[in-house]
Amino acid sequence: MYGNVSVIDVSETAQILNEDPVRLEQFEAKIARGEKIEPYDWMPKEYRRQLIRMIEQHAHSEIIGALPEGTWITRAPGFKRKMALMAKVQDESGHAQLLYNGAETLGKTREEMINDLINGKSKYSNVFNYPAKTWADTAVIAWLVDASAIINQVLNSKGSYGPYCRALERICMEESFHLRYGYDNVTTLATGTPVQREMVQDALNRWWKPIMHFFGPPDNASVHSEILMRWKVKMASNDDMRQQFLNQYVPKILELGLSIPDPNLVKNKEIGKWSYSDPDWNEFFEVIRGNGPCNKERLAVRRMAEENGAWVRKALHKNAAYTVPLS
Ligand code: BYC
Repeated sequence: MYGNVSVIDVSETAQILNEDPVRLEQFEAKIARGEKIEPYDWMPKEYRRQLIRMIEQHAHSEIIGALPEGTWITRAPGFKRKMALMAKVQDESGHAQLLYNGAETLGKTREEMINDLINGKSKYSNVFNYPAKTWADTAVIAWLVDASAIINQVLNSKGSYGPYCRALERICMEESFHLRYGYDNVTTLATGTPVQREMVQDALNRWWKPIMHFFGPPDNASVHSEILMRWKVKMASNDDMRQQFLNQYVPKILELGLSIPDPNLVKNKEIGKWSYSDPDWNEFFEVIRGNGPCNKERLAVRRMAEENGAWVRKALHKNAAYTVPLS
């Protein structure tokens, strides 16, 4: 189903999407052969719209995502951890840069994207609307949020849109460092004093639900998955990515002596799937609608950054007008 419309074969899809069936068939055949779609290639309007939505949301998530951890730079325990956190936050901003460039290749300008973010029109990842209350929160974010992001990004880097895939490949390399950094911080706390152990357990208890939400609503409530998977923008469903996360990280969390705040989390060995408590999908939808604990604060910071940086952009544009072409 796509929305409430079933997209079964090419001619039916072409009719629904108001596209030329021959071009659509060629486009889909190219994707089926594993070739990349590049910005100058023909693509259905819906493919372009969906990619802009997803890449833009991803880019916003990177700059907003830098904020919860960023608030801990001045309070990081020790010089080395401060340096590492600064580098991580800087990397996240660089990821946003790569992704905004990717979305721009599809025809939406950076200015339009930033305006849609600060006016609350565009979404960004649910997780970043929760506060990082203690240093242990930054450790859990860097380990488990980055781990979740890597699962999503490694899969989607094998997708169909060239510029997005190439950006994801580069991002994943840097995220692997973040993951190691986060794991090191969690391990230090989990093997430290009783107070440190309690602090990291408390952070995990608070972040578990947002992390379960991170992969998106359950498959039967996902609006965009079918068309995105058909066009290989999304390479796994939301539930499959969540299962992959549980498979890889539940054993590692338990190995550290930490507990997971879900009494119903259990793996059915026969089918190889985890079952878990309903992670309160109402809360997820409220958060992505703008009503999470930190949504207003996060957008206010971005708005302030936009206003404070206006003079720089103005100066750059003014100088660009004086630039003489080289040939
Ligand atoms: N948060 O049909 P569905 C990072 C929305 S940053 C908010 O399943 P789709 C990091 C969805 O947009 C990496 N909204 O959607 C940075 C749709 O609403 P609209 C972040 C969500 O697109 C700094 C509706 O729910 N990664 O790692 O098929 C520091 C229906 O959902 C979320 C990305 O952004 C969510 N979690 O699948 C540390 C990955 N989930 O647009 C770390 C890129 C769903 O119809 N995005 N919604 O109004 C994706 O891969 C896909 O968009 C998703 C959702 C898998 C998230």
